[in-house]
Amino acid sequence: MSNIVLVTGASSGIGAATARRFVRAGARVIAAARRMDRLTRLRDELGPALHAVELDVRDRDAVERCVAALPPELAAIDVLVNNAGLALGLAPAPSASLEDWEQMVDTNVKGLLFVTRAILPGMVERRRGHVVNLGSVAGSYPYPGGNAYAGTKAFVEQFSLALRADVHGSGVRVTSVEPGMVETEFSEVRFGGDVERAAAVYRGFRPLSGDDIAEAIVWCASLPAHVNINRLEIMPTAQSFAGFAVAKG
Ligand code: NDP
Ligand code: 8X3
Repeated sequence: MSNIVLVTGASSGIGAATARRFVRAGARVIAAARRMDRLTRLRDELGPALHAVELDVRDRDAVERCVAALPPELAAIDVLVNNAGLALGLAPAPSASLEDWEQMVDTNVKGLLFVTRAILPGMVERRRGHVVNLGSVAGSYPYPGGNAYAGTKAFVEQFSLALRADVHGSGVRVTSVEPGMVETEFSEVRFGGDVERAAAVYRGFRPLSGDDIAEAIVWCASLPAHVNINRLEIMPTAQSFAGFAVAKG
């Protein structure tokens, strides 16, 4: 694969695994995240095919500057993986933190929009490209405490489909990848660094790994150019559905 790939949120979890898979498949990968120390380690692991850039996707100017400053040989991005994102807290809506809600919207929704808008026109101009957005089963199936996080992921799914409509005929592909439970730093972040609470989420069953999702992302991007996976929902075999709740009495 001779593609140029930009992965946001490449410093851990699904993003880091995706960067690894693309580099091993022969792509050159621009790995973006806030934690440069992590990206430097990834670069040491993967070598010069990985180009690390410090980026907070919430900062619109920084996103534009970052894309404008890419070395010319990396400027024509073929695959954008909009992976940067997070859940904060699991409190019910009446008591959830508004600051947490704002950070989730700023990152999962606005950050994804800023990066997409910076990259997409070039793809359309070149009549070649693929935008892969990380949604979640939380965007389709509600659960208590999912509130704003679930809302951001529903946005990602619908925005992905709408993007397809907008780039119709351009040859640009759009895919929404929607995982269930993946063991990454996701729960540690959600629970404010409470490692024990995070570990308990994945105890007693086999969750997905970041690499399981990375494999699916690379598969979507490796299909022939005339094939577009619109939405890809992936769960651990041990995770399914629990039905509706009824408040009686
Ligand atoms: P991790 O916490 O392991 O990784 C999240 C990544 O997002 C990190 O690299 C982090 O980097 C980056 N990130 C967060 N905020 C920003 C920001 N403002 N700017 C740039 N990068 C940012 O979790 P996952 O790998 O699990 O999550 C990746 C994506 O997958 C997310 O969008 C998540 O919602 C989604 N997802 C995860 C599931 C799961 O069960 N784990 C299931 C379904 C979807 P840094 O902190 O260095 O900036
Ligand atoms: C992450 C999966 O079920 O914790 O999007 O919301 S879940």
